[in-house]
This record gives sequence, structure tokens and C-alpha cells, in this order.
Amino acid sequence: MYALYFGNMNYSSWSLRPWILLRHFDIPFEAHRVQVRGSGPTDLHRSYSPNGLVPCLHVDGFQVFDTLAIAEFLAERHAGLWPDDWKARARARSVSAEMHSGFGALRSAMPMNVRMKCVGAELDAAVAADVARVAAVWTEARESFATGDEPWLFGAFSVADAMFAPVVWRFATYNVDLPPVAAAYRDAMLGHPAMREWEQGARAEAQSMPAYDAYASRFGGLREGT
Ligand SMILES: N[C@@H](CCC(=O)N[C@@H](CS)C(=O)NCC(=O)O)C(=O)O
Repeated sequence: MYALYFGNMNYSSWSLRPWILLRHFDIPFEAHRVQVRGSGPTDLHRSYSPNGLVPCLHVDGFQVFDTLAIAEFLAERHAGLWPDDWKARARARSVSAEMHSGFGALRSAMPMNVRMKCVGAELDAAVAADVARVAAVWTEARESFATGDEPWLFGAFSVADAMFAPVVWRFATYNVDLPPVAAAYRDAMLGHPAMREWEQGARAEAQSMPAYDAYASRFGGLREGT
């Protein structure tokens, strides 16, 4: 039996990735939601996660930590988490690794904050470059590798979709303009039942982190009615 230790649904972007993967593939798990502080590793997290961070997956008590390792571990045990075609699979792995190690400007300028819907604002050059790269990754995946009718990056839902799920929230939250193929993919992801479930979970959380909520002022304030 799996147990997933994950952070606040509103703020913990890394936590969303294994959570949506488990949900999409209907893999049962015990959910252990913990509070993140918005900083680095802590002794509290070390009590259930060796690197002091969430997410961490427990498998019959054994701890698998770091998002990409959790995804690879699950892909070894459950069919269909990576695309079947070798080129699509290689590209899905490349962009998942790129997401895991890159996009620092985007990540620090737009922390995930699912509840917060901003008006939007012009992006600085480094952030705009990251947004353009994500849009290019999504567009290439959809146009060159997605087969069949499903709307996900490589056709069938894969680890790559899970890796970019928090970026979908960032683009929606901070109202970032996207080219058409990337915008259609964002909208498909926003309609995914597990993304809706994650949003409901985020909205029901009592904890707020003022330092992150303050980012709204850099993005034109909150949209009316949100
Ligand atoms: N490289 C790690 C990053 C994990 C990470 O930074 N997790 C954050 C939450 S999103 C955390 O646990 N921070 C400690 C805290 O804020 O309390 C991974 O891929 O899982």
C-alpha cells in the first residue's frame, strides 16, 4: 500500500505532481497532507521524508522521495505512465527533467497559489523566456507526438502532464497569455477531474501564507469575482 506525504494543496507545487499521477491512474494511496513553511528542508518533514521535503511516497514503510524519482518508481510498477513510442517517451522524459531542474525565473516570480486569480501583468524578460519555452514544449509535444483524441501532451496522460500541472495553475492564476495550442492544453488540464479535485482541496484549506498571497500586487491585483 502506498502513502503519499504531500504539502498544502494551495501552495505545494511539487506535491501536486505525484498526487495527480496517482489519481489519474487510479492508484490507491493513503493521503497524508502536511503544512509547508515556504522554505527548505525541515526536521518536521524529515520525520517522514529523508530529504526533509515533500512529496514523499511510502511503500510498505519504505520512503521514495523527490518528485521525479517517485514518478519513475511508479512507472516501473504501473503500466502506461510514460508514452509507448520510444521517441515520444524520450521526449516526455526530457521535458519532465527540464521541468524538474529548470524554469527558475518562472518558478520564483510566480509561486503556485491555486486560489489566487490575478488580473495579470507584463512579465520581465527572464520570466517571459521561461513562459515561451514552456509554450514551445507543450506545442511541440501536442503537434509532433500526441496521437489519438486525448488532449494531453503526448496523447495519453503521462508523467509529463503531471510534471507541468503546477505550471498550468501558475498560468491560470497569474493570467499569462499563451499561444493557441498551449492555451488549449492549459484549458484541457484545468478541466481534468483531478485538477478540479485539487482546486477544491486548496479552497477548503484554512492556512494562508501572506508572503505568497502578496504576489497578487505584482500581477495587477485580484480579478473581480474570484
Ligand atoms: N526537488 C524536490 C523539491 C521538493 C520541494 O521543494 N518541496 C517543498 C514544497 S513544494 C518543501 O517541502 N518545502 C519545505 C517547506 O516549505 O516546508 C522534489 O522534486 O520533490
